[in-house]
Amino acid sequence: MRTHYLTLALAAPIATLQAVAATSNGNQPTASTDKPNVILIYADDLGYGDLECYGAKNVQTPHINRLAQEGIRFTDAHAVAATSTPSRYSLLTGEYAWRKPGTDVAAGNAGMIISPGQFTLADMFKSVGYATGAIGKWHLGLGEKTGEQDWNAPLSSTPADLGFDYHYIMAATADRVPCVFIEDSQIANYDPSAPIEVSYRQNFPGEPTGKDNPELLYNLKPSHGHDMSIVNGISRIGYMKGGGKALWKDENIADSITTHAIQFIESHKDEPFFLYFATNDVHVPRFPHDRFRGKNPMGLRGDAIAQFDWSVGELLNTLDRLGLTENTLVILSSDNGPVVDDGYADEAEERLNGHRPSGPWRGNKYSAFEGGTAVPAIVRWPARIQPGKESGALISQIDWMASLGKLIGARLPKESAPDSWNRLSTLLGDDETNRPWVMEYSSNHVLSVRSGKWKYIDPSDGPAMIPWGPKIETGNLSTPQLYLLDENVYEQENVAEKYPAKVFELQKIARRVRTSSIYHENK
Ligand code: NG6
Ligand code: CA
Repeated sequence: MRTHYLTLALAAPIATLQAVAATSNGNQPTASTDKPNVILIYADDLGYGDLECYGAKNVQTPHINRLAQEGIRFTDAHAVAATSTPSRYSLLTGEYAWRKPGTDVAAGNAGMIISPGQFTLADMFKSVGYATGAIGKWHLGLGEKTGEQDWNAPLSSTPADLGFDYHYIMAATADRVPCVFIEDSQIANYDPSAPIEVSYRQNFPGEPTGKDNPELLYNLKPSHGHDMSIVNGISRIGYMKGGGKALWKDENIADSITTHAIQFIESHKDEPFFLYFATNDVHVPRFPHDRFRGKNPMGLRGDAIAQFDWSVGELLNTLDRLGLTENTLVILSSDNGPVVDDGYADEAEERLNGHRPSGPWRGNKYSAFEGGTAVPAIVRWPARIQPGKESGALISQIDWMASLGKLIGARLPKESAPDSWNRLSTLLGDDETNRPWVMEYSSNHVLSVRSGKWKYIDPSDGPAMIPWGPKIETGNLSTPQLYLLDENVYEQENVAEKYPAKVFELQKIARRVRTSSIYHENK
């Protein structure tokens, strides 16, 4: 770590000296800038335009505004994919999801998608002595084989096999069974009187479903799909039986994961820690706690944003209380772009009141258009980063593994994180250099390439609109699309015929990167 410290000191002597001075009177022996704590706050389906500090007017997000004021707010940041599982896979492994079969939106009984032999983001932190934790939404499968987990015994193949010392997670999403938390490879609050069975094929005899028993849906009804097992008066995707007192209550999910995150921070306050805090907000079913309700004109979707902001505030307050704020790097982002109606009758569409969840971008979650992957990204680290910055650099979450690896002086095994490049200086705001190109992966596997202000979308024969419910443009077109994004025009005029050389150049990148990683000297 010594060499790394020197590099950092040479790269930013003033900031480093300030950091040492700022922390030398504290009581934290670990408070030097070569081993900051790292908290990655990963929201679900939170759009570029959903936060006040990104222009939202209908909902207040004071805690996230604070985070942005004290750090850097990125305005051209991208998740790798337009849905959860492939984005999370890419973030946690540094490998593009399309290289690995089975990385589409995972069922709640999917086997673990990342193999225990892969070197993950958590392994990387662990390799240099960090305590590591994953709390919240997982959605990357558990157990060795799809559909064959015994949910009533310790599970094999869990985040514990991927470098996380501790986990408290939902297996998939809140709209997928099983509706229980898993802590250290076992169902939390396990209720032996109600053994759990899960199936994505057929219902269990005698169990009610949203389809057959709509009278039991006292909390939320589906708008499309989501009509299988009923838990807490809400029908889900998939069938489950049992659970008893281990079943979650949707209104308490934010409280529950936030409390566990605070406990994790408290128990590791004296050593460097890495916390992957993946919230359920603002994914469906949106059923936030009563105390967040009714304070914005957007109804449940707005309330879920407020609840997310509260969770962030609780973590920031914990850092303040423990004297850890100065030397904790907090990154806040989202796994994909926003969606309004995603399958429950929560009035999200009707009550937008002029709110634009994807901000200026075209398209939403699932899309090949920018709205599929353009996400908020805020980075705060008082010991090292000047407050109040804004960066327009084109960045991608694929690079966070190699960049953070550089920061903490970790050595990545040769074959690991093959697509992740070290772009630490941009992430810390030392420069505003665009990644030469950023890949985007839509829900129907279309690849797009951003390069500077250019956006290229591979041709695809898929439908122009999402076929199953939400009113979302997919971005599909049977011919190549090329857009020039400028201040006011986002993917409106397809200029592919006007600039064939540009189409060719970006198409070539898409073809190459689809089949193999491109080595980058910065790695
Ligand atoms: C879709 C679900 C949607 C959401 C999504 C995954 C239906 C009709 N729609 O299949 O509600 O769960 O999958 O979202 O079932 S993600 O953010 O986890 O990728
Ligand atoms: Ca998502």
